[in-house]
Amino acid sequence: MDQKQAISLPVQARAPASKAAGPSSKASAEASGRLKGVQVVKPIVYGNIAWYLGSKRDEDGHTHQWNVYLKPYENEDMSVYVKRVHFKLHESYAEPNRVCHAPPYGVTETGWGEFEVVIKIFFQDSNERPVTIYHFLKLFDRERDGNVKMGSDTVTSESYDELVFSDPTAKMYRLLSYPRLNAAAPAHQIDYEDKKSKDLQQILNAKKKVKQEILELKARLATAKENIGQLKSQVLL
Ligand code: SLL
Repeated sequence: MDQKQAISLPVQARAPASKAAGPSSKASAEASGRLKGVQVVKPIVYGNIAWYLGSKRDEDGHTHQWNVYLKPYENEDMSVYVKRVHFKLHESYAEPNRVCHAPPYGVTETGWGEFEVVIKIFFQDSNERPVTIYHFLKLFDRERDGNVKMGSDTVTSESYDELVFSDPTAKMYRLLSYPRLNAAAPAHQIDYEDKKSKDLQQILNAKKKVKQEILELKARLATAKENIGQLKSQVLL
């Protein structure tokens, strides 16, 4: 499975958008402990980077070192609202369950094979359901035909996604509303802003093409109808 530069969702570098609850929803919100109608979006990035060790290690057959990670898309301290992150590795690892209680959330390991890493995010408010994401750990670059490209280059596979909190609890909302850090935004393997505009352009081009094809088909249909009309009148003569 080649997930090179896999983007799981349309890229939308939205600021943590929040819709305020109207006055009428306030009473019910207080009753349930949740802010009805409020939605907060947290953009995230996850993936892995892998390095070839240069040769197959004699003692364990490992060929690569890799780091699998989860980080915020923007410059924020995720630990304000994230309690811990579980990374579940392939069961060939002696201890497949790794837990990170603080950023940077990630695991660095060595190995020989690719597999799916299960990343489970737990939130500071345990009323908020944990979110599970799946990342296919990529060690090898592949040729177009699917064959592994041999080389010592680093390989990366990264995805953008969004954590969407709907009707959060008051506590969670407070934690999600913390101001962003002044520090620079974290570095990403992909220029998502650039990707966003390129994807958008591609969509617009596709739309234009479809519109043109519809016009052409309509014209063909009109001609066909005309021909039918003419043939019919000839038959009737
Ligand atoms: C494969 N289906 O065959 C995959 C499994 C598992 C990778 C890959 C373990 C390292 C160790 C390791 O790299 N497992 O603990 O020795 O490609």
